[in-house]
Amino acid sequence: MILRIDRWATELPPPTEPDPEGANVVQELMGGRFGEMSTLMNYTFQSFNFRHRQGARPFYDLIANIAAEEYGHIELVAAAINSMLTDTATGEKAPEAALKQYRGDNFNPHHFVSGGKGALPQDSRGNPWTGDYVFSSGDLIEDLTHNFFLETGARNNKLRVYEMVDHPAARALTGYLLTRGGVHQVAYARAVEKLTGADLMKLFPTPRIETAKIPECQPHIKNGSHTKLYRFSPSDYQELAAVFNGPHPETGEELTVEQGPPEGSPPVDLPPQPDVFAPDYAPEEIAEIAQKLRKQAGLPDEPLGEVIPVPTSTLGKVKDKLTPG
Ligand code: MN3
Repeated sequence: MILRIDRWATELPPPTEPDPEGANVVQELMGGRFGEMSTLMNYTFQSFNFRHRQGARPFYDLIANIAAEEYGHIELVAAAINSMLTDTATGEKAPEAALKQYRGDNFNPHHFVSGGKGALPQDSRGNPWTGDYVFSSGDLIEDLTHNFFLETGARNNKLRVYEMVDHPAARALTGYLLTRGGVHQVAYARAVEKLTGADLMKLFPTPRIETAKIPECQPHIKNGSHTKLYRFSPSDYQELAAVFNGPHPETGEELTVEQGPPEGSPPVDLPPQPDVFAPDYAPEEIAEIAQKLRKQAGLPDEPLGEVIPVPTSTLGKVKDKLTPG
């Protein structure tokens, strides 16, 4: 089973200018072969299929626990894509040509026509993520070696997306995921080492660029995220620490297991996009219904969720001034 926490794994900047072409590139980190859906589903299936758990507990705990963190990573990629698809100045133009600007070779029509300016389980070419990307052989050494390779490919793709897309949400996303993917890379390398005696620490960093060279990784390195494995369970997966230990191969700092998920951040409350009817052509009508239901249920007048609000009207006005007429 899995518990859910309504927070993002890290802070992302509020939406600025939309960048649907960049969002299309970032889709690779969601539904590409080396994307977060792949890491999530590889570790999830390997943990489901794990035999002789009590006999191999530290390795089972490692895979099952990292799977849980990956859920937060697909959520964060989606958040970045949604943010990049958000136009803070829209609202008045539907149903007339409000979406016409999003036609062209570099856009994915699914982001607008079927996705309502939302992230999709697809790669950067619009191909759907597939279960063929899941490798769960039952052989522990084979699976762990594969996972090291998967994290290496994931890190490689993140670096290239970093280079291709300079939108602030994409940069914050890749900075965080590079740091965390680096930790998972070390975790699987350590696991292979402990089982076989092979010295995989000599492979770091791979690709051959240190995490510390990426400016957006710096805040995460400063708070120690690059050496920590978060234990994503109130009481389970305690045996992680038997595998995830020793010096970090790039910095020499001690690897540690931290109880509980990262502190993360409340999600940014991305504003309605009436041109795609998200969540409705007239979002204020849904808000009115929600308010009535809240009252009937005896809930407080103010919504209970914690979000970072985005003042849409203000942003819209600023943009209107910049583009008169
Ligand atoms: Mn990940």
